[in-house]
Amino acid sequence: MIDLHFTTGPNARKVAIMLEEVGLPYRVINYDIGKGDLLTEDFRALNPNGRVPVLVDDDPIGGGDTPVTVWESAACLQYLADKTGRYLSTDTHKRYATLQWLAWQIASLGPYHGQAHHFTRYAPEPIDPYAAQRFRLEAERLMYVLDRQLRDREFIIGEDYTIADMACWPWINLTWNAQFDRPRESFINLERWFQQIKARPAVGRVYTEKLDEWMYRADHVRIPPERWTNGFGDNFHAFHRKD
Ligand SMILES: N[C@@H](CCC(=O)N[C@@H](CS)C(=O)NCC(=O)O)C(=O)O
Repeated sequence: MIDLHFTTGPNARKVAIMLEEVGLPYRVINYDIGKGDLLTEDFRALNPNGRVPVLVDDDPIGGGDTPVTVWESAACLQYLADKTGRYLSTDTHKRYATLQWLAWQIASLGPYHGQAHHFTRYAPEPIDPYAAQRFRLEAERLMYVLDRQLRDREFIIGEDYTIADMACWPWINLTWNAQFDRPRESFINLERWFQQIKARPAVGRVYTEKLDEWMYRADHVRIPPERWTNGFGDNFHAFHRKD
């Protein structure tokens, strides 16, 4: 059995999508970030970076009795691809095309969209207009990069659906309507790809209608102080500073 340490954000959903696609049995352990669920020594022992997802597999690749723990969503995706032999080709060209777009998602798409999302949805007033614009424009630029890549490809690397698609899709899903001046129609190829993946049964099982409604909201959210402190504020930083 695989344990998936999870929260409703895009990073843990990538791994849930892969688990659904390959049909491996798994158990979801849900954390409420605002309640401070991640700010515990038990969780820090699982992931020194204190974030989800984390995957624990008691039937590790290569065998043995010691469960393997993997954190960082890209590493989790690659682990599951290695375990199942699916969605990451052994062909050199396809493999490294997949891994480079996976790295691009982790290094660029996720962080910039995350910050753009933070400034649009959560940042307390007064919001620094330069910072908000900087993150929004870079997030938008990355959408154009992906749109151009999909111009003559069905999926990100070509005809194969891979863990790179699974990594990017939840971020596009989160930010489609949220913080861009450009209308969705500006990204025709991205929209076609987005709808195609959205229609996959595995993705449908990870995203319920109720969560989609929440995801597509574009308005500013005032996070109550007792949740802010655990997610972004004093409790969060105090926990990560202490030994
Ligand atoms: N690069 C990491 C990012 C993980 C991440 O930021 N996860 C968010 C949820 S989507 C989280 O755990 N936030 C909790 C926190 O920052 O305390 C990955 O891809 O796994």
